[in-house]
Amino acid sequence: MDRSGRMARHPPNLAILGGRPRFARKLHVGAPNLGDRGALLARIEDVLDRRWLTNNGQYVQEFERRISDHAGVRHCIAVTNATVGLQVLIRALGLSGDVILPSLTFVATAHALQWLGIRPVFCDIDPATHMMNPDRVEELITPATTGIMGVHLWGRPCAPARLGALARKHGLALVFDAAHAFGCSARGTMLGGFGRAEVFSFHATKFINSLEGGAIVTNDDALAKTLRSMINFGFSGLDAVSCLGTNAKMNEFSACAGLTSLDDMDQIRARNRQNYLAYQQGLASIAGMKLLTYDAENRSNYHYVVVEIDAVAAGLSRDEIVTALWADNVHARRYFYPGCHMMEPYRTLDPNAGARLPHTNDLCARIMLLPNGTSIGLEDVRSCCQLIKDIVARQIHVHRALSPPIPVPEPA
Ligand code: T4K
Repeated sequence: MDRSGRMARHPPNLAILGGRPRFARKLHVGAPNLGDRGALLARIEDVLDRRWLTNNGQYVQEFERRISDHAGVRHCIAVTNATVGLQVLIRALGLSGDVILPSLTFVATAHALQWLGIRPVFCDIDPATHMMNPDRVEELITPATTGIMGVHLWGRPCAPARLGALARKHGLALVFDAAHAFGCSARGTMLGGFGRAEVFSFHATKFINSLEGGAIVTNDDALAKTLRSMINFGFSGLDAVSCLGTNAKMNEFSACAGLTSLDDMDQIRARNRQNYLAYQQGLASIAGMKLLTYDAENRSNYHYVVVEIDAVAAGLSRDEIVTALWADNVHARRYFYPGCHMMEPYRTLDPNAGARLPHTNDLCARIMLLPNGTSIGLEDVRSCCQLIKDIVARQIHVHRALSPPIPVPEPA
C-alpha cells in the first residue's frame, strides 16, 4: 500500500512470501569493521618476534596513548572488555547501595552493577533523544543512592552537563557507559572526559574494535592509578599488592587489532555517515519510518542506524517488519528490547519497574537498527530501503503470512 492507501498493483516478491531472498549474503548490524589486513598481520608478527604477548605490552601502551589523545583525557586504561571495565570502575569508586541508570541499554550496563551487589535503579528516557532523562533521575535519588551511570546510547551524549550538576548537588559519583561513544562529542568536547570516568567498548561489533576490548578513561590521576593496579590483580610493583584486584588486562593481539582499526577511523566514519545519509534519503518516503537523527552540534561516529517505527502508519508492527527483513537476509536488530528491567534477574527483583518506564517500554517495542559499517555499501543501503518500502507496500500479504506471528528469529 502506498502513502495514499492504494494497493500496489504489482507487488514485488518478498522472501517472507516465498520469493528468493533479496540479498545473497547476510547483512548484519555489527559486522566488524576490518582494518588493513597487512598492517594487522605485520603488528602481530612483531608481537610474536618480540615474545611479549600481554601485561602492559608495547602495543597496549600505544593503543592507550592514541585513545586518550583522541578522547582528550589524561588517562586510558585498556581492558579486556567494557563490561569488566565498568565492574572495575564501580569497585574502584566504592559504589554501594543503589545506582541510577537507564533501562534502554545493553544488559551489560546493569549486570556490571548487579554483579557487585549494587541495585540498578532503572530510569526512564526522553523519547526525543533516547537518553536517560535527568529530571527523572533526580526523582529517583534516595539516601541509598551512591551513583549515576549515564549511557551515551548510539553515541549521543547523555546530558553530561546536567547529570554532572545533579551529581554535584547530591554528592553522587557520576560515571558513563560510553560503549557506543568513541569518536563522539558533546558540544565540542569529546566524550570520555565527563564524570569521574567513562568506559568505551572496542568489541568486534563496535565502531573501533580490538576483537574484544574496552578502555576506562579519566582525568583523575589517583583514580587512574587505582584502576591500573586493580586490572592487574592489585599489583603496585614487583611482589607488592596494594589492593584487591582482578585480571582485566588487554592482550597485545587485541591492541594490534585496535590500533589497526584506529588507523582507519576516518574512513570508517565516512562510510558510516555516507550510509546513514543514504538511509535518511531512502526511508524518508516510507510511511511510519522515522530515522533517529544525530545533532549537528555534536560529532558522531554514525555507527548506529536507529529507526522508530509507527506501526499504524506503516501498517505493520516493528516485529513483523524485522521478521520480513530477516527472511530477505537483512538481520535488523531490536536493540535493546525488551529493556533491562524486563530481563532477569531485574524482572524478578523489581517486577513493577515498568510502571515508571513508559517511554522505555514504548520505544523498546518500536525500535529497529539497520546494518551499517564498512561491510555495507551504498547499493546495499538503497536495496535495503527499497526492501522496506516493498514490505510496507505488501503489508496485507506480509501480515497474513505472519498470522499467527512468527517469532523474530534469534541470531545464529
Ligand atoms: N554497554 C553498552 C551500551 C553496550 O552496547 C555494550 C556492548 C556493553 C556495555 C558491553 O561491552 P563489551 O563488554 O561487549 O565490550 C553485541 C556485542 O557483543 C556487545 O558488545 C554490544 N554491546 C551489543 C550491542 O552487541 P549481541 O548479543 O547483540 O551480539 P551478537 O552475537 O548477536 O552479534 C551482533 C551482530 O553482529 C550479529 O548480527 C552478528 C554480527 N557479528 C558479530 C560478531 C561478534 C558479526 O558479523 N561478526 C562478529 O564477529 O551483543
